[in-house]
Amino acid sequence: EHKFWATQPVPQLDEGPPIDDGYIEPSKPREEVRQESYPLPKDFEWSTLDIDDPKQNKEVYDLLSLNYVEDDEASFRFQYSSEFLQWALKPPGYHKEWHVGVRVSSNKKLVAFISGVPMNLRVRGHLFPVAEINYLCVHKKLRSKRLAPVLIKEVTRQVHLKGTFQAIYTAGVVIPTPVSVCRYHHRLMNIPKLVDIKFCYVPRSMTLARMIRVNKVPSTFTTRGLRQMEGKDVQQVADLFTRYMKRFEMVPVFGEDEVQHQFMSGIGTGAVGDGGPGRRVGQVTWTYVVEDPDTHKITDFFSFYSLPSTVIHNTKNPVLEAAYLFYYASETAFVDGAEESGQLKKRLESVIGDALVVANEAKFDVFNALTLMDNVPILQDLKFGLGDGILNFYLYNWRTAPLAGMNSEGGVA
Ligand code: YNC
Ligand code: MG
Repeated sequence: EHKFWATQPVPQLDEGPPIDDGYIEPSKPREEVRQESYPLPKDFEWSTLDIDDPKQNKEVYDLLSLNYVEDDEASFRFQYSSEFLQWALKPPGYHKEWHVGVRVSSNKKLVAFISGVPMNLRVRGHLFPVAEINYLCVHKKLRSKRLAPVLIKEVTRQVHLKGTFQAIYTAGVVIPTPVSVCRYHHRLMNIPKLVDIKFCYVPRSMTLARMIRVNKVPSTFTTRGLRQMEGKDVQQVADLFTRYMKRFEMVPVFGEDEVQHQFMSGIGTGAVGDGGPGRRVGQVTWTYVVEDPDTHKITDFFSFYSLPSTVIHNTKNPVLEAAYLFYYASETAFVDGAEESGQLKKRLESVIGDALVVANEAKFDVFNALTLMDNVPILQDLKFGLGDGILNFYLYNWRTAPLAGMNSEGGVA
């Protein structure tokens, strides 16, 4: 069935839940890790990509924008920007060797890519370093030739060479074996455009005018004290984030440098000029904090990122501007009984509702969120609708029972 995945240290589809959490195969000393790169079919060669070099960054951008993930109907394809790739591939402590490309030997054309970035992950009671693997892509003309397993083995080798033996990754496809499954939800904002590009339809029971009215996003904030995050907030945001994430079973653990990187990309980097209303040029992430007017303490924050998609068959509207909910936190979670009384839900609706205001002002067409963290209870009141996309979460070389409640029925992870 899964010729490649059957050989890998991942839980197989037929095995039951484990008794104990832990690795599947032990770590190795560096000298026992394979020292030579895996062989490629003839006419191809390995190439480490330097994402800081505008020419190489553009090569990855071009490969992904023409060959990366599409929806099931092949109507939309992710269009990660150069700035996004720069941000995503270069967190603190990144390794250039984990940015693995394959080129055609004769003309050096980039035809495949896979990447890893380091982070610390907590899964239930265990904290360990992982590689977050992403952007696995093989040119459309080279599909179904078993190139993907070679890319995966080579990035695994590079990760092992740096002393890391676990990984996390997500995919729309089901392979052995998801640790959690999430569903995409969409908050429609720019209705006329979304209808034009067939992202959604006007239901038979509705008119376009009524659909626009129903989905109108407020133009003012409901949360008092909301403002853009600044450099001076990093310490408090890091502390609030760390405490809030204890609510969940599988979370990244960020130091202050990582909080700065994840939430402040392009802020305070001198990036100025006009990226259109509510945007800096090339802006990737938006992060807002709530500062208590009396104590000046940061009580909440939210963050979202920009990930446009190419609209495959539409020349009038060739790009879908999508915002994706990223991390958030609220001090309300630590108020006794706040969850049971609905006070936390109410607070998150106010805070994430304001994220919609910011995204709408910045001219995003749609705001996407997954069924994870504390999202599920607030999605309906914020007028998100269930999409058809699914995202499976995977761990490499780590066993743990499936994470409860990250599906559409569940509450929190
Ligand atoms: C996938 N997405 O099952 P079996 S997500 C993992 N993730 O193996 P071939 C995948 N494995 O079943 P193609 C996969 N998609 O026989 C397919 N596979 O055991 C498996 N699409 O290889 C598949 N990007 O080369 C099968 O297939 C084997 O030519 C078949 O290439 C696949 O980034 C692909 O969706 C996805 O570019 C490259 O279709 C290609 O079809 C493509 O014959 C569009 O491969 C873009 C796309 C995937 C986005 C992502 C996460 C990737 C995670 C990879 C696994 C990492 C493991 C951890 C490594 C570090 C460990 C440490 C320590
Ligand atoms: Mg292939």
